[in-house]
Amino acid sequence: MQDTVGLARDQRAHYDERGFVRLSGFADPAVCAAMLDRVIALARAHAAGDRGAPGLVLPEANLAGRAGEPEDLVSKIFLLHRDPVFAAFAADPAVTDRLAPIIGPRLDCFLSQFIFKNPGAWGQPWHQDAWYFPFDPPRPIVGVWLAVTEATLDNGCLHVLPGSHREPVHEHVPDRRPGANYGYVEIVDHDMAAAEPVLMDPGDLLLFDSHLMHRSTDNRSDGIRAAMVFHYAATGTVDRGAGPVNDFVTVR
Ligand SMILES: O=C(O)CCC(=O)C(=O)O
Repeated sequence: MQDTVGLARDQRAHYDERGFVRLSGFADPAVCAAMLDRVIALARAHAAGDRGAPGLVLPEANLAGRAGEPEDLVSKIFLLHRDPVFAAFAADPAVTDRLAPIIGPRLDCFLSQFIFKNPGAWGQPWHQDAWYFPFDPPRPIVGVWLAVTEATLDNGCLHVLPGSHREPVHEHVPDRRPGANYGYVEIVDHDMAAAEPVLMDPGDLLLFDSHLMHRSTDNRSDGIRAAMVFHYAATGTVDRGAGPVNDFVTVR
């Protein structure tokens, strides 16, 4: 991991002006490999009926009924940030010290999800994460998206709309595709023509504001596009919706 405290001046300016910043080569490939190994073990444990296994597993709707190992059919595993592999990353000062100048000195990680994005999996349509977070105070909230594998145009990388973090939270309607994944919603009242893809290598990290409009596309490749995503808010933030996948853990 990089060892600089806080974001460099140009990184912070990019974040403030465009709503996101990519930190190349942030995590060691061994960290990504350990995360992937752990979620495969958890997917198999849940499939075997181990109700004590950490995490909340969501199936990939676009792969329903297909043959494969349990992990081949999973969309996401939530609630991972108390599990040691993920807890270590979530509370690593290399992460939290970069967030503190944006959010404040005391931080909670309240959401974690491993996104498998197996071949054939749906992308997640245009949305703002803040729509999912009825919090007081409502912001700042920062998403931290770690590329566990490479993210390409073919395998379903993120796309962002630079500057859209200045927008209020727009109306979101249910994902209009028949059989869409649970919880997927989309913005249909905004022009996304200025969007940019975010191509990433394993170990790259994207920090993004909860109002930033973003999406990911379907995985049309033969390989997995995996990512581990954490969200952070100031300690003391109240979750007025008490979302079932939110779990506030103080990390700084
Ligand atoms: O990684 C993806 O496919 C979508 C992730 C996303 O939209 C999010 O974390 O808010």
